[in-house]
Amino acid sequence: MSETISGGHLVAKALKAEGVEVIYTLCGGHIIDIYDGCVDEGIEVIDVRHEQVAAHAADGYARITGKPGCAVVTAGPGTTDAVTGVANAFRAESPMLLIGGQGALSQHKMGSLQDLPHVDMMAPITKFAATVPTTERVADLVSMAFRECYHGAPGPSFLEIPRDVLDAKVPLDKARIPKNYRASTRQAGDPESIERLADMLAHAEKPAILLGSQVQTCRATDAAIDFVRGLDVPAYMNGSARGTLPPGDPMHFQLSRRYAFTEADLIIIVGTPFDFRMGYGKRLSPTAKVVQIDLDYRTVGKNRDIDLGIVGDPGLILSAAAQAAGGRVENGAARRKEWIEELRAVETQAYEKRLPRQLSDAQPIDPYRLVHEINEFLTEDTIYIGDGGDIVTFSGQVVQPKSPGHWMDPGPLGTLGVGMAFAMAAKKARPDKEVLCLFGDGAFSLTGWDFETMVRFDLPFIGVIGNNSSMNQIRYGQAAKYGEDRARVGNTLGDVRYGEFAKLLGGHGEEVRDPADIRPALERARESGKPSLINVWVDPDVYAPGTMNQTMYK
Ligand SMILES: Cc1ncc(C[n+]2csc(CCOP(=O)(O)OP(=O)(O)O)c2C)c(N)n1
Ligand SMILES: [Mg+2]
Repeated sequence: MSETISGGHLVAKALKAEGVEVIYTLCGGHIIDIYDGCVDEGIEVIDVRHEQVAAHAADGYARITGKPGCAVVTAGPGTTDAVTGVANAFRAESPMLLIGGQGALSQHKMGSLQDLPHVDMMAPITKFAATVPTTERVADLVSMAFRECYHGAPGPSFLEIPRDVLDAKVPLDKARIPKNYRASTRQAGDPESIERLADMLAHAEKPAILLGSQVQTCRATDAAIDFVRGLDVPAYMNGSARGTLPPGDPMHFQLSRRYAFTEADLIIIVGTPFDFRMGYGKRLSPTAKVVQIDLDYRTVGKNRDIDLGIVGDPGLILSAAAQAAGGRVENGAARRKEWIEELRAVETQAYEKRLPRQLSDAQPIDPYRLVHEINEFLTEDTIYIGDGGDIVTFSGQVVQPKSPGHWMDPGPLGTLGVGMAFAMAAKKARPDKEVLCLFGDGAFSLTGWDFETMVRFDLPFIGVIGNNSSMNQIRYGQAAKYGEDRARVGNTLGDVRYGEFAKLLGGHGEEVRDPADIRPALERARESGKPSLINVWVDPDVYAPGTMNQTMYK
């Protein structure tokens, strides 16, 4: 008799072929054969407390490793619980595969336990969503789903595997198990457009570049650094591209972005859309020449006209443009000294204006002081994660990661609850790194039980909660719109001592009310070698300027 193999074991073989080392999961009868396959293939199974966390962890794992992440969840509520994680990865352009269980094909539409139309539900938020029709094709479809993650800008795929398809055994020689099925999808960009960009650079006196998340997705740090340093182009960074240039680099700018984009004569937008974070492109000078470089042709020129669009890999395009401009007698760099000094002066002024707040001794603690202390505490090897509302908006202004790939935020879906999962993925993928996550108390509560998973899998990290006993970012908008006396509806949380919660679950925990205690508490968390929560009581009546300027309620 020929050797046979089950669907779950075929999944594991396909995951192994893709280089997946760990799956994030919450168990269910529909999917247990995948676990058994993972045991054979040496793939680690990390079981979490909520499927949202499993999906966010797969997203986070992809961001940190540059390989696709994988989450495995059961049919019905297991899959619906994971929807938020998939949706977040979709908006953040993060490659991951969610595998969901499904009732047996033999009971299709008969009302089996946990039966739902998963593929229909997932189709609008994935790049590929399908049902695996036969056991022989399990590994084939897994490889197909991974390949689809890399079409254009990356993103998530979804596969449901009916229970009888997963559990059945088929002759090994009848099952396709792809091993070499992927090609590089990097595109170099139209050479003519690259020449035009080089021309524009040569003529620009006041250029500025925004390095967006795709710079990190494409691991284009070196190309971006060569470009901005070689051509003297002031650089701003957003999302996961923060840290592409280290703080203190002559081309690293952060606080003068609005000024730069109003005064510049050439603005180069790399790997980030003209979405709400960019005022849909309206905040750029109407007289500046605007160049947009993106992996996705659909993003280029969306919401705002551009002077030049280049579709392709940001790293390849920036390298080619730097080379083309470098070959010219006059690349424009020498002319830009004054412009750089002008921006540096704006930057310094903004920093000095804010500094007293960052050093404030006020009690309750000024959130600026908390994020200042965190920024001072970060090392070159600390991965920083932000998960919250107002408190994370404060941190966006002050916290500067010291190395590329060391900043994680949900991305444009603005999903609260990513923090614990991202910490889990980051520490698993890079045990050599320190992981620090700043939570809002509201955000923490969504997925905080997975602190227990961090303890169970011995994944030490430094959790900091900016606790204002409120959903403050929303409260601000309510106060502005309905007045202070009606501002406390639906946004007030209890005064929870989250440090005690950490201890209850086997971690390290502390409460901090005096700003002078923040740094020593952070040090103790670092030294504890445990998952930790430092619960910092911040002033609930202080809001971030970013929150106050949001247009949602105006
Ligand atoms: C999953 C999810 N639910 C709701 C929201 C809307 N929301 C945005 S900010 C915010 C308040 C967050 O409170 P917290 O994490 O405590 O941060 P704070 O604003 O208080 O600093 C809420 C509820 C969201 N972005 N994501
Ligand atoms: Mg809060």
